[in-house]
Amino acid sequence: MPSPIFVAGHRGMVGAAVCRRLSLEPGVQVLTRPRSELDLCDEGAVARFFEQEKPATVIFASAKVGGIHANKTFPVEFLTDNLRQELATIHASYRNGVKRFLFLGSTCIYPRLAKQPIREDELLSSALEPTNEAYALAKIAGLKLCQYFRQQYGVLYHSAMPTNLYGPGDNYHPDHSHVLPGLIRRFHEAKLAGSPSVTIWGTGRPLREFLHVDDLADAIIHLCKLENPPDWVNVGTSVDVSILQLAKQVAEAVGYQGEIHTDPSKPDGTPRKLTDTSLIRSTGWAPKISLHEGLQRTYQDFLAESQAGTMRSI
Ligand code: GFB
Repeated sequence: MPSPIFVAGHRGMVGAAVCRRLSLEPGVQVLTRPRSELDLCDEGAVARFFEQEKPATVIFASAKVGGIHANKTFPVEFLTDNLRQELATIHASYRNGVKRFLFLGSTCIYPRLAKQPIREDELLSSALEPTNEAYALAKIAGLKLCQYFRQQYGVLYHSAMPTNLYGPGDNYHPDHSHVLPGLIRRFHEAKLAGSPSVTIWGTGRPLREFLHVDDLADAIIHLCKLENPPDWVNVGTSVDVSILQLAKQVAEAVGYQGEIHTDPSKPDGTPRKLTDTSLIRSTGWAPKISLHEGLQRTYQDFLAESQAGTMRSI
């Protein structure tokens, strides 16, 4: 991995995990910029940053992200913010001689009714899930742009598509977060308040696969070391649970003993998105953190972050 390595989005959950993982790599120089100093949507500022700093590798972990409610409510921002960041960063990378670029997306790029488990070649085979279509379109554009640069100009720009992520530094906003952090917070607060029941959104029947962000960071570094990585590759555990099962596991990790109710008036989103991870496994990578272990760790991280006043809720 040629250094310096620019980690875009280093204060987000994924970028921070990538920086922690890179600190274990000998001799690697990591470049970061907070948003207050470099707005990745600002094409001119991004171009100047690349001209001055000349990173050799870019790990693109910056994105406007959110759970099902945020995605559904703010499609304009999810499409435009993500497209602008991607276009500015990928173009500046090419113009400034970046030879390796790792773009991060999400498995919501695959069709709503993709064949399960989802292989990489399901991309663009049918319609997207409407609740996250805007985000998925932006991520498909980024993935394809990297593929086209590689094909047309011979640079090693490639992508990783992780399943639903969780871990330290997650966003715990009650409405805008993803399901796992959302439920950790709701069950924790219900435990403190002695509430007899907790209501989860939707029917509880959708199936989701969860990957601890430290496993993703490890996969990213692994992919960045491959001589001939796939254009895009799924990163996950290939194990899924229903949202109701997840809620029960979160309640157990948090120590909440009340009842769990569902609210079918809230959207379920895609019924299932289980990844086929045989491609990344064939390159010698596998996840290490089970959902059970990851939940215990993440609840401890949540408690530490709330105590330190660093818990994100945006
Ligand atoms: O994690 P989540 O927001 O996003 O929701 P997606 C997953 C499932 O959990 C849905 C249910 O069926 C929700 O209805 N759910 C139950 C809840 N209770 C809650 C809750 O308190 N909060 C939340 N957020 N959900 C996202 C996409 O889809 O996945 C993004 O919108 C991204 O674009 C991300 O790809 C990984 O898994 O449905």
